[in-house]
Amino acid sequence: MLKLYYRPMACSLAARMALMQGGIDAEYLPVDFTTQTSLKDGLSFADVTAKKRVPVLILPDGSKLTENAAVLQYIADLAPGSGLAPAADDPGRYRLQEWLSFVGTEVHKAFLFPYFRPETDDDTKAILRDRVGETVAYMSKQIGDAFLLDEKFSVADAYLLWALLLVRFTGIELPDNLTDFLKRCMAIEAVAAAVAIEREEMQSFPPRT
Ligand SMILES: N[C@@H](CCC(=O)N[C@@H](CS)C(=O)NCC(=O)O)C(=O)O
Repeated sequence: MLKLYYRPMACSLAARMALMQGGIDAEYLPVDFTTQTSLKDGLSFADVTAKKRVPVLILPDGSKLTENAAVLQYIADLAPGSGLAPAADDPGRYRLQEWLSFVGTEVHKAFLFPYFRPETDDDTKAILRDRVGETVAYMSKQIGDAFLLDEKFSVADAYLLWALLLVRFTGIELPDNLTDFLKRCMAIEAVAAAVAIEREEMQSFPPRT
């Protein structure tokens, strides 16, 4: 069985959404970033991954896959026909990678990652908020009436949904069509269930210090 190292409501939530939407069984292992410990198997997080970042997906042969873009596409390919990703030889696959890369670099790493670091002060947060405005405006122009690629929820939508759920906690008001996109994603049963599991777990999870 696959194993996913994650932290509740961190970017690894996109992998959980994909696993659940694809109907793929996995064991979920929470990581406490403060103590740098994997809570279920007691491993030091540095021993799980030298990158010390979630998601980490343990594949059936015991090897480790990291990086959201790779992990999400791996999961999607386990569920062909689910709509989680266009097939590898479909030109739409490049569109998927384009979005995964955009969300990963422009929203996640350029904005959310520094914003939620405990050492980031309020002045820096204000600068980050200012800077991400154009990115939010760009996404708002791109979003249509369905999902990023077509009528089906893909792993790019999963990554963007996670990002938007967190953006809402930064004081940025989302344009209406991004809020509608968020609602469309949350109307998918497996996606809503994945988010609900991690929201619930967050209530009693050790805070990040
Ligand atoms: N390049 C990695 C970055 C993943 C990443 O930044 N994960 C965050 C959670 S959203 C993390 O593990 N943070 C650990 C920490 O803040 O100590 C990817 O795209 O998967």
